[in-house]
Amino acid sequence: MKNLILICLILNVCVAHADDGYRLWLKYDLLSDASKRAEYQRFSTFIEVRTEPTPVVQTAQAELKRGIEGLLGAKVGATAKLKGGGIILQKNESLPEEGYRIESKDDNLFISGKDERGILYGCFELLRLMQTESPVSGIKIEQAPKIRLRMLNHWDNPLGTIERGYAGASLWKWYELPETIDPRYQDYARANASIGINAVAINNVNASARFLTTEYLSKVKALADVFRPYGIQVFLSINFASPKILDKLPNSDPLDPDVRKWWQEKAKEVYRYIPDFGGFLVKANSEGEPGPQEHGRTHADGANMLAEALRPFNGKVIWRAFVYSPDPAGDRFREAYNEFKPLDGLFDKNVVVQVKNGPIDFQPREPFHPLFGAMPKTPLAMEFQITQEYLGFSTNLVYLATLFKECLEADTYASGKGSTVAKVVDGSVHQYAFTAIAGVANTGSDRNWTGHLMSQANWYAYGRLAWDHTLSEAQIADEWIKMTWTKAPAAVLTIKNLMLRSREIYVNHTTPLGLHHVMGQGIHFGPEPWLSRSARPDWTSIYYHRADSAGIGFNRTVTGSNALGLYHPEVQKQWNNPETCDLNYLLWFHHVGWNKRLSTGKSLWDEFSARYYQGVEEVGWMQEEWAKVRDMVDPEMYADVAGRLAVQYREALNWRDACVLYFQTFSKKPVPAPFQQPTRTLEDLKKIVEIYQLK
Ligand code: BDP
Repeated sequence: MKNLILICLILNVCVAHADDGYRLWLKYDLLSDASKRAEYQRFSTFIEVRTEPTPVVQTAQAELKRGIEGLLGAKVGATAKLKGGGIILQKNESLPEEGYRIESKDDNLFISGKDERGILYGCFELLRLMQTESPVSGIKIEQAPKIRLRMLNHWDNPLGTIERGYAGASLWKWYELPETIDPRYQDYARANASIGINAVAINNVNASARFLTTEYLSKVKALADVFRPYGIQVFLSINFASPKILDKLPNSDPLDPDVRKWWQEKAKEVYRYIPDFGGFLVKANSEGEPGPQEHGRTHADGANMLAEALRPFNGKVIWRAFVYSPDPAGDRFREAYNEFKPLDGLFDKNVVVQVKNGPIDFQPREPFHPLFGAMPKTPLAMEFQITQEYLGFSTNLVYLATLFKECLEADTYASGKGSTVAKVVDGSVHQYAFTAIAGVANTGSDRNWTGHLMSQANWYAYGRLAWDHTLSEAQIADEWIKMTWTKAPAAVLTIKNLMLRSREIYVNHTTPLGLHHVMGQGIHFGPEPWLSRSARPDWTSIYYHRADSAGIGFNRTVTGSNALGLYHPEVQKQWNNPETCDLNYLLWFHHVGWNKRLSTGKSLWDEFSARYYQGVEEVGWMQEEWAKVRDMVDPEMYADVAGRLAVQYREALNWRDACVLYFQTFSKKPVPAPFQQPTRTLEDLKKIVEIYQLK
């Protein structure tokens, strides 16, 4: 036995030194702490299944065996030859849906699930406890998800590209499917199941009608068959004009009986391929996508037509609220609210309206979307973006749990104090009959799945928060680091600290004090605050920052667009006075004079420009901190992150110089001491951005 452990330890060291990140947080390498191994060994001699061995239960059992054998370096038996010392998987109907209990009793460890998914999640929880070397003796814990549908939304296209994907090509190899099943599909499903994700929409919301053809449905079915044993349901994004595109119907009017019939037949066909199909995700009348409004109908008419087609199969319609009609005189902030609020109560029971976390578009910092708390009769799903479209692609280190939590914990005051966005989404504020949350995936064909190794944490954290939004960003980081990088306490602390500060650092070097939407038109990782012409005014930067010789920022108070008036009066109170408004949201709601003295004691210009300089220095700080863990983590993984931090430093300098130089043309003020005026000129920066955008 000792020899076996020794061999494993040696192997483990070898493996660890050739890590490319493929195994994510599910490494299952031998635990180096012998006392912990001994503690876990006491209940790990066998796994017995005392319930129907459905495919999901078999997945749970196989995963547990694989994990324990890796972590403890000892074989796990299949049945109970002995009375104690094993793990029993069983059902317990009294638990909440998808919930589980892990309890040590009579010398055995019982993992009880309300249903098969509950058992699966319980097994992953036990593995997580072991991976993080947490105490398990005498354990009794019970968990259940707070939100029913915990989804990933993939923005993957039929030809293998990914809209806003920065980690390679699509994972789905459409041209090989359905005959060839890449083993990676299963690894992907495992990772999702381990964090409680139970649904995926596999294609882009800017949807090709192709996904509803017989050819593609057979491919989608092949993926659904791989995901099913992991408790994962498949959804499809649909193109609203499909009846017209695919079958030449004269129109796609949701009130036209032929169109309705078409969708009903299509739904039947989809369910013939995938009997547990989840439903349709819809982007309609948004950014040029077709929708019911072209036929003089509302979003509710469109959604309800699809709901009718899916109802016989218990399918759901997830209708996105990301809409903003091009009104040059309006404020994009208000558009979704204006269109959806009047429709509250008009959607069918199996419709969920999916709302982005903020009112504009996944910016580094946004106030929460004013629709949360304003639709008591319509289940609202949260949509977060895990892929870092506006947060540095896959070259910048930004731990997003901080951003997710900030939004989830914001108070809508919808039914009194404490009506947080999280409680709206989990149904407790308005008693929604169904609840859902979605994250736009950051996965791709890169070996390490997410491009930046630290972005794996964002996939992980999204799943953990979708399961339980009360978990703290620090706790999630802690467990992820221990499973992914190291358990050495000093290194865990260093990495965690860096992660927890990373989002604020990114905000500082890109869009401080509530500045937003000043990124390049084509290069969302870089600055283009001077962008003044585009196909639509609300795609420019000047629309948002409104800088002039007097000051900067978008007046959304009652003297401006009054978008602030869409919030509950208590929320308005927090933001409507520029004297007391949280500096993080200042330029979201106010046009502020360059000389205005802020609560920090500095003038707006001095604070604003200093934050860019601080942001750059802080990226330097992240590089130094990272260097400290060099000898404590895998060298290949270390080097990859170090390289990307160096890129981030260069990009942060570009942001700083572009924004400081450009806004200086309005403020006409010097860079405050001790910082130095950039050595480059605004023309230099414009050139860099131009070159970035060359085709
Ligand atoms: C924007 C993205 C665009 C998406 C859109 C959406 O730039 O690619 O299609 O969001 O969410 O942020 O529909």
